[in-house]
This record gives sequence, structure tokens and C-alpha cells, in this order.
Amino acid sequence: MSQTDESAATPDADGESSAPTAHGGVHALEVARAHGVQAMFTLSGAHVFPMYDAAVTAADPMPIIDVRHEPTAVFAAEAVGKLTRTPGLAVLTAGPGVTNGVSPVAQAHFAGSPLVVVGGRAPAGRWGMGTLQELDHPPIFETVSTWAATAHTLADIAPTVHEAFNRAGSSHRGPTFVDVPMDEFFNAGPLGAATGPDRAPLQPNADDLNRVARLLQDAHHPVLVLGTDVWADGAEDAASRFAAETGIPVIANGMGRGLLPGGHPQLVTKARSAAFSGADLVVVAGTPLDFRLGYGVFGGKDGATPARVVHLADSPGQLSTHADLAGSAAGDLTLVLDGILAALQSAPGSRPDWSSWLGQLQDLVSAAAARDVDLLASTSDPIHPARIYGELLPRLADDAVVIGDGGDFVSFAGKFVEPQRPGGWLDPGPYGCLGAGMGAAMAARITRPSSQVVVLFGDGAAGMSLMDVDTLVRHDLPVVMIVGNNSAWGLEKSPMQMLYGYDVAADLAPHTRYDQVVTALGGGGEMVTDPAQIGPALDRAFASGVPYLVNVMTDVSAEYPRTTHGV
Ligand SMILES: Cc1ncc(C[n+]2csc(CCOP(=O)(O)OP(=O)(O)O)c2C)c(N)n1
Ligand SMILES: [Mg+2]
Repeated sequence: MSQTDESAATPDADGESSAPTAHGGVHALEVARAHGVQAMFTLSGAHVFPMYDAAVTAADPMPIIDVRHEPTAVFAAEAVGKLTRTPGLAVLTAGPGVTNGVSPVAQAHFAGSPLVVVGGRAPAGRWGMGTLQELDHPPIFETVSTWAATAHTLADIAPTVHEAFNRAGSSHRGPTFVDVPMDEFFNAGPLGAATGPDRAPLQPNADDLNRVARLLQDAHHPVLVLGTDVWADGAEDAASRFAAETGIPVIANGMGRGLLPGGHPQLVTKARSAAFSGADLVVVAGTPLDFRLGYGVFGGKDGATPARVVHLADSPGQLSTHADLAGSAAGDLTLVLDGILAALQSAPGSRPDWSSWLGQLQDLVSAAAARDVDLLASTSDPIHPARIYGELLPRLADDAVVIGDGGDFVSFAGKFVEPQRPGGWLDPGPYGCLGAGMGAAMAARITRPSSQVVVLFGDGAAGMSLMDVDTLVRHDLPVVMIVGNNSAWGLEKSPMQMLYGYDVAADLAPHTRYDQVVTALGGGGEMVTDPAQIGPALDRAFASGVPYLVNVMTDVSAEYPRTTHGV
């Protein structure tokens, strides 16, 4: 117990002190702390002052990262959740502060990111009378969060916040929201002992695991897809064991990147389309069968038989209801993967040998890598975005955190960046909300203090959060930002051209000096127009020790060759 005023302890009948008293902010913050929160992200508003008072008056004060626009606070807290697999905390003031947080909460909902948002709320004592920013928030979050509730009284605060953290951090993870009426937040009353998470791993069904093992036993050309929830569920060791023991080819998706390190012989992400079209069994672990995975249909072109599909999820509600599944299992993903492996290893008959199938895919990976060499070294003028990755990749440390926020420029990152460790790649996930990168960078710098942190911005996306470089500077959070500046909302420009033969609302001002925005705010930066200068600029950025933006002018006609637009 760190932040109670002992002189305010409530005397009981014998005159001895019983539970100490504290205001509502302390009630909420002590619970957050018990759930592992180490920093709060916020933008000021009087409705939530008790949270700040609780943070700064604690014996062990909690850092407050105050931002310039609420979405950055929530994206930062979401990214804390993604990086640490413990819910992050954002605190938003009533009304506009809370509604500014809706898109990031929706993003966390789609990505299954553990996140708790505590909101201010107009005072209960004047509810309905039209106080400033009086809005009933929880209904707004009904479709975009795991759970949303009001803690109506001081006594409700601790249990409601506890519930919010438990739900946010339990499979399937996601965002939760609690608002507290201002008068109750400022009220003081007895403070109970805060307790941490209480959740048990979800047990998968043994028959389901055996069935999946039999499907693997029968498969000649299987592929395993490892997605975000494998990392989020802490199943990285089980995933490595499964891959090592079976020899199965693996494709990484979302935060599943890095579960097998870049260059691992079984990692065939670069041969993804051949792997999917040639597979007879696709096992998808820890990610939905959405547009990123062809809605769960693999192969089957030109009359061929499509692959059988197995879906493994961290909880039953995540299992696909639209795909035609040959097998499925839901539960703690370590138990799921280890359980299938054990069933496969104890099955009668010989272990399947997939080495020649893996060999075919490895040849395709090598061919794809050889094809990329020229593009990564491109000397074209204007600069091809791939050249930026050609310069970045050899400079990335194994523990780097790479964040993508943009359209085509970031799609190239998805193609070229294969992290060495899990938890080192952050993208928005299936909701695809631009503007998340700056908050994610803050979270990465705070949670991985000694790692390189690199944000890859499209120029359009950068404009959504660049003012929050001010926050990086004020809080001494050095990160490297790289803008692929094609002076356009490129990912929208080329599809509009394709559909209409023209485009509108897709151009941005040419050669905008986003680097000078950063220097004006107290960081460093430079513009690059010569491909040979990208590498030296990156070296200066990494060495600078300040928020530093490398603004690279790129070729707007070098769009990403995509096969799907997500519909
Ligand atoms: C909040 C939000 N608004 C709009 C979009 C639609 N959108 C997707 S990609 C994109 C273009 C991104 O442009 P930029 O960041 O410059 O990257 P580029 O494609 O040019 O590399 C847009 C507008 C979105 N995904 N999210
Ligand atoms: Mg652009």
C-alpha cells in the first residue's frame, strides 16, 4: 500500500485504525498497479485528476506520459499490451477525451490487444442536468470493446477496474472501458487490498487435439500459420517446439513474425502463395481466417482440391464460423500446440516426413530472396521504397522493435522485414487504423528501454500523429522515424486509378519537410533524396539519442504489388 494518508485512516470502534481511506483515483490506480501497469498514457482533463494525484503522490510514483492527442495515448497503451502481454492503461477525460479514444479501442478489439481505458464521467450527483461533457460512454464502446461499464460509486471503483483488467488480459484479450463519475472519483473512502489477475489457462478438448494430430498424420504438404495470438498467449516456446519436432513449413502472420527467427530454414513466409496453393493441409494458429488469409480458403484453383483447414484459437469464440474446417481446437495455445505434438508423437505408425515439401518451399524462398536483391539495392531516382529496407535491414539489431504505420510503404516492410525475435513487430492488425505508430513508438521505448525502436511511416500516416513528437521530446523517448514520402495517400491513389482511371483526394503536398517538423519540436531529422544517403542518414538517426526523423523522398509510382484489397 503506497499512497494513503495514514492520518486519514478510519478509526474503528476501539479507536484503532482499520482500512486506510483514499480517494477514488487511488482505488483505481492500486488495482491497475496490481495488474502490472507501470505507466499511464493520458491527456489532461479535470474529470480524471484523481488518477494523476494517485500517480504522483504514491510512495512509488507512476509515470504519467501526457500526449498531445488522445488517440496517441490509447495507441500507446494498446502497444504496451501488445509488447508486454499485460494490459496497458490509458486515462481519458470525459466526453471528447473519451470519444477521441474510440478508433484506437476498436483497433485493439480487432487485434485482441490487452488494454484498459479509464474514462472520466460527468458527476453522478448532477446526472441529467447538463453538466460539462455529460455523455453516457459505455454504450459507445459496446461494439468495439470486450467490456465497458460505469463504476457508479466509490465502492464500485476497485472491483470494476479489477474486472476490466481481468477481462482485458484473459483470452481472448481485448480492450475494456470503465468510466467513473467525477464526484465519486474525488470522494474518499476505505481502501481495500488490491489483487492482481485471476485467470486460469483454458483447457483444450483432448478429442479435438487428437483429430488435428490425425489430420497432420495424413498430410503430405502441410503448412502452419503462426499469428498474433500465439505471441499474445505466451505460446512462443510451444510454437518453436512444435516446428522443431515436426519439421513443418511455417508462415508468420501479424505478431507471429519472429516466432521463428528471420532466416530460419522452416520459415517460408516469402513463398506464401506457393505454400498455400500447394498445401493439402493448412493449420492456422492464433489468428482469424480473415481477408489476410483468404477467408480460410487455400488452393483449389483450376479444379484442384483446396487444402483442408485446421483452426487453432486461444478461446472458443475466436474459432471461424465461416470457413469449412476439417478440425479445430480452442484453449491456451501452449496447451493446444503441445497437446497436438504429443498426440502426433504417440500416434501409431511412422512420423510424417515433410522434408521434400519443405525443400521445395525453401527453394522458392531462396528464389524470392534472390529476386529481391536488386530491388533492395535499387539506385533509381526518385528512390524506390524498397531501397530504404535495403539500407535498414543490415542496421537492425536482433532485439529491434519495428513499427509500421502507413499504406504501401509499410506493406513493403511486411515483405522485407523478418524479425529475429517475437514481439519485435507492431502493425495495426486487421483494423488497419492509420495514426497508431507514434503511440506504439512511445510504448516500445518505455517497455524496451535498451532496444532500437524504428517507426516506418507513410507520409500520410505520419501527419496524423507527428505533433506527438513533442511528447517524445518532453519525456526523453528517443526513437528513429523513417518516412517513405511519396507525397500521396499511395495505397488509395493507385486503386482509385485502377478503378476510375483517375484519382482525387489522394495527393499530398510534394516534398513536405516532416523532418523539419521534428527539429522544430526539439528532435532531429533530415531529408534524403539520394539513395546513397539513406544508410548514412540512418546511422546518424540511430546514433543521435533523440527522436529523429529521416524523411526519404520516394517514387509515387512504385506502388506495392498487392493481391488483395481486403474486401
Ligand atoms: C484512420 C484511417 N483513415 C484512412 C484509412 C485508409 N487508408 C489506408 S492506407 C491509406 C494511405 C496511406 O498513405 P501513406 O501513409 O502516405 O502511405 P503510402 O500508401 O503512401 O505508402 C489510407 C488513406 C485508414 N486505413 N485509416
Ligand atoms: Mg504516402
